[in-house]
Amino acid sequence: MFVDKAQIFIKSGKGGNGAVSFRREPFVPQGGPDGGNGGKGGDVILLADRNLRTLMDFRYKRKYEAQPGEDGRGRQQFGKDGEDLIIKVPVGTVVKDLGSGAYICDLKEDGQRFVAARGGKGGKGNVLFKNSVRQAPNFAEAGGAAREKTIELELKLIADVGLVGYPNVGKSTFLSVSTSANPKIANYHFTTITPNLGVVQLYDDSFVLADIPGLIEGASEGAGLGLDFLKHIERTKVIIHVVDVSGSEGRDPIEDFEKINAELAGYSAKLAEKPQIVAANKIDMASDENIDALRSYVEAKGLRFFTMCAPIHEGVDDILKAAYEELKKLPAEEELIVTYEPTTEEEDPDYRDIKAYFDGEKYVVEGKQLKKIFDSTNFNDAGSLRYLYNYMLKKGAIDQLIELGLEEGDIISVFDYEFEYIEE
Ligand SMILES: Nc1nc2c(ncn2[C@@H]2O[C@H](COP(=O)(O)OP(=O)(O)OP(=O)(O)O)[C@@H](O)[C@H]2O)c(=O)[nH]1
Ligand SMILES: [Mg+2]
Repeated sequence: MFVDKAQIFIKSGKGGNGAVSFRREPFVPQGGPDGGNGGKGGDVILLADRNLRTLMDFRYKRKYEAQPGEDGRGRQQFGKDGEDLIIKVPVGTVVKDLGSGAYICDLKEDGQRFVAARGGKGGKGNVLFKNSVRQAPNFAEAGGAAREKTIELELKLIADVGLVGYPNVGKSTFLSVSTSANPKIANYHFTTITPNLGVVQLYDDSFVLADIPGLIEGASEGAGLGLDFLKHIERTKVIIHVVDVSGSEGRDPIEDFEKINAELAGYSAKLAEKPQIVAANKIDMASDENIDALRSYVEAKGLRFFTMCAPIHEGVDDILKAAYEELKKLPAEEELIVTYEPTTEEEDPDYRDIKAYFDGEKYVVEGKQLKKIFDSTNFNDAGSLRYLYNYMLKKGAIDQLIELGLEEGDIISVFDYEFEYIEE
């Protein structure tokens, strides 16, 4: 399993403010209220898309913001809703909220959506605050706050097929001609030191191909970074064993083949039993005798044998098809299960709790629901402020402060707002 990770910052759109406005009609000094509602802020939505395979794009762009809602206007005109921001991620992306550390979503299916940050509600215009006693409300509701968080996207890639073989036999070349991956290719050993992944598109389907660093004799006892590399191979389902059939480095191809298999078996029986396809590479430099000898040897073991010249793509497609066939023969794998409990703020057990205390200097009131109301308060507006104050009164916070010694003229602090207490 190869893990691809990215951290991004997301922010939904703030809701538009409701408007305070009154009708103006000829010969009517003060018409009725006609301030429209603000628009809803845009959501930030994650969308699973099977055309994406990695989280690479998130290395270049890390900040994502949806549009705010428009403010309402007079004549009961509503503000436009902010546009949602849709972020496409590969199928299989697991989402973690870095604030709480909890997994919040597992995007398993193509087309699955997840609202990662909901846009703020549009504020109500003053027309909605009119009632039998309040004919001319001179206040409106502010739009709901934007929500922001940093999330971690994590994609666990299961490499279906692994390229295995001695160093310098052409594994990276094979990956580069069969996928869009761009591994380093050079004529020396251990050019590849960490696995590279690519996606093979075949028959309207796809599988992940891993180019695993070359193995050497003694790898299963830890020679080189052999154990690490073998561990990667163990996670693949099908092996393409690449052999330099030209013997260009002075080794015998049949011996190469045997030695690599001995290392696989030396590491684990499970590895030795994986379906294996043999790809004899560098046929442009190989003698027919060498090719035929390896072919007979491999086929006598009941394995499928192919020849190729990777740089010019010769023989590559047949090998990919054979690997695909082997994959399809395997039983379906178990699913990765992520359990998570979505918690909305209303389900939060202490959402409605309010806390009132004296911090040695001033009186403080705090609470989660209070914060929500606070965020939608229009501080330039007496009516809106009154609503906030009445909420604290109703919740008993003001009485608690009085018990603690609150007196006329003392400062009450609510989040980043301070006001003077006036006895009624
Ligand atoms: N003549 C010839 N050269 C090839 C062929 N395939 C690969 N090569 C060359 O062999 C060298 C090694 O190729 P790589 O693809 O880097 O080999 P690798 O197996 O990934 O090597 P490591 O990462 O070191 O394990 C490069 O110079 C390639 O151009 C082939 O079919 N014919
Ligand atoms: Mg390589």
